Amino acid sequence: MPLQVYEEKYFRMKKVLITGILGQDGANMAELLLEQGDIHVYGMMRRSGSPNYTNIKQFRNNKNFELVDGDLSDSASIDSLVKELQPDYLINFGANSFVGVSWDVPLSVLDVNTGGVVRCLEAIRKFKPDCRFYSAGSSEELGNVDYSPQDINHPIKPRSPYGASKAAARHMVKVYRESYDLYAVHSILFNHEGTRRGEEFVTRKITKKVAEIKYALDNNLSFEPLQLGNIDSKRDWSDSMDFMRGVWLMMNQDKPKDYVLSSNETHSVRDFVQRAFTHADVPGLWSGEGMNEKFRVFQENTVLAEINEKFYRPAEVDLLHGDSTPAREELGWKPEISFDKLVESMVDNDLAICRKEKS
Ligand code: NAP
Ligand code: F7E
Repeated sequence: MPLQVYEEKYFRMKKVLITGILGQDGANMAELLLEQGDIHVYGMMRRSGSPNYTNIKQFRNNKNFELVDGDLSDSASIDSLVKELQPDYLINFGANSFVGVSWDVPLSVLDVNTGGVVRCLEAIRKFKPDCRFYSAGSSEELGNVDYSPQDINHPIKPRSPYGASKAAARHMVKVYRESYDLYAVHSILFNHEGTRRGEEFVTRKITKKVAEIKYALDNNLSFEPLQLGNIDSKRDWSDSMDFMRGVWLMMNQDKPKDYVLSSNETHSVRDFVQRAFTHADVPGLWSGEGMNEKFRVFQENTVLAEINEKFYRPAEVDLLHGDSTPAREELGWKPEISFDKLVESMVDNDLAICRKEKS
């Protein structure tokens, strides 16, 4: 038998369709799977005038990677991708994912984040019922929490249109799993970050500005301070790559089951700011109260960060602190990157980008 025919007969590469490929998690998941060598990744992006390919530049030309067009708000596009590609896995990372903006476009958030999940489930049900489906749930579904740390049984009490859209998606995944016997998982992901993080999220906003300020101070240039909303807000921050390993484990069990992924630690935005500036060798201190609180260079008057009302949300989730014990015990998953390492890698990455841009 010719080798090619033999390979096709006995060794078929797994096909994974990932939505949200240009975002943080989509790109990280693709990179992780492509490293395995036996997986063909289809990365779904929506057509736009000026797509940003930065997050996929490391593997865009990999022979096992292909970009495909599709939109989660358009069932025809999802149907035809599932029908034509016949994926073994559909990992849905596409979403309107910025909580802060979800009050401005609530119906679009619901359409993409909940409707998009139903469109994927429907396409799988109709055209590839053995395709395994992953839905990226969120700790934002938990909202004003009843207890800490929060586990998978915590009541669903969203505080934003985004949180509500993910909670609804969670119910739909359960309904489809039970009604049609699909391998469908909706896990609760606590915040996860990294060098591919969008610049509107608070961690990347901080590390990018820290890098700019560090460059300005080193070169005697003027700068505007970092402006933030609620710095008392606490989040359970992890590294996205750690979570992608956990997601892949969840997708490869005997039976589908929803898990929490989290670091099991919580830190305030205020703390993140302090650590990021300290790592860039610009140590500072918070002082003052309420809207007048400022982060100043240690023993100097120079303001590095201040509060701006405009970054407050109509309703805040004050505290998130996950409990991922079942994922650790049953999947054998555990995060490898600590909070300190996460902050350091994001600051180092933005310092390098800033130096390159200015040179
Ligand atoms: P992200 O960086 O914002 O990526 C989301 C991607 O979805 C973007 O590339 C975006 O495309 C795409 N998208 C938006 N609307 C779409 C549509 N109508 N059709 C197809 N694609 C669309 O988000 P992420 O941080 O990677 O998060 C991945 C998933 O995990 C999301 O579902 C998010 O809600 C969920 N999640 C994230 C976290 C976290 O901390 N990162 C925590 C819990 C859950 P464009 O590039 O064209 O805008
Ligand atoms: O805000 C506070 C803000 O926008 C974190 C998404 O990936 O994780 C993410 O949602 C906290 C909030 O993320 C600013 O009020 C203060 O309390 O980085 P964020 P998020 O809202 O937690 C969840 C789990 C997801 O599912 C989402 O997709 O920081 N904060 N000042 C600020 N936040 C922003 N963005 N900008 C500020 O200036």
